[in-house]
Amino acid sequence: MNREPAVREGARAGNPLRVSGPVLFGILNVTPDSFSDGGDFLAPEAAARHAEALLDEGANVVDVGGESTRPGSDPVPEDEEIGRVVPVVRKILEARPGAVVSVDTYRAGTAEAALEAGARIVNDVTALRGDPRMAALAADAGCPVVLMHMLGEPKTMQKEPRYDDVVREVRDFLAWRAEYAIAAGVKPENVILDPGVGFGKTLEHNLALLLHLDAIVDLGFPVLLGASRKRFLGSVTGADEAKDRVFGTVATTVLGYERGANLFRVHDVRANREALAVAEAVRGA
Ligand code: HH2
Repeated sequence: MNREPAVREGARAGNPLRVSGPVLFGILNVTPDSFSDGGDFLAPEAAARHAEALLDEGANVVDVGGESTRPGSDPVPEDEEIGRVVPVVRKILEARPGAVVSVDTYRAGTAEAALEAGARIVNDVTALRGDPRMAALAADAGCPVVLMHMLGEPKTMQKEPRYDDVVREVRDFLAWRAEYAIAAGVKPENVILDPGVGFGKTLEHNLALLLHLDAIVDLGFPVLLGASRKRFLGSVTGADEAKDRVFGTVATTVLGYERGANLFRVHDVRANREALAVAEAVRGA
């Protein structure tokens, strides 16, 4: 399956996400320690080959990250993150000039370098709180920005996360960050919200957010779901290995789509693309 025409259509229209139907971000972690694919794509050539495979399977976007944010992970210095991400962005665009690349970072320096290399979306897991320069950079770049909810920080976020009402608190946080981004000059049509599955959340919190995802969709911005291969799926299905959590991931994609999410950040593009094709066909029947 080749989705290139939809991507080119989006590129011509200016907004890289203006494609019809649900949008898949294929995950490309250029890290030694990511929870499910750490070390697999450290060499730029291997990373670019994987990006091409993600695009051929139906990804609309390749989301490139140079620092793991898995629970317990440590930050890497900015120059190291840039050194991992930028050569990969360049290699992907050499191989596929029409591809839409997103950079998964909360550092303005990394985002800036990746945008200069041709990335067109910023995916910030701190929702513009991690670096005081990020909001202005995103506003100036005029690019879509993903604002994600996280309680605490990766090193400690899974140590007894607590909420009075997780859905209300995540929704209020995202509304606040959207307002902040827009006040800093990000165009409202460039704001994408993400409940941050697994970021400072227990199994019950993750399930409640999926059940009530429509409360976040109701804020009026596109919603991205990033549940792919995450640990809570293993808690439900018993799949201990991250790579064995594809079927659980697909369930979250279809449930999320039904509740109004339109963007999905996934490792296993073909499985999620086919599930979404069926969900779309049913919706259109
Ligand atoms: N999850 C991860 C990383 N970035 N970005 C968004 N917007 N939403 C997410 O849910 C999200 C994200 C963590 O997953 P992964 O990249 O697979 O692993 P790691 O952080 O270990 O590299």
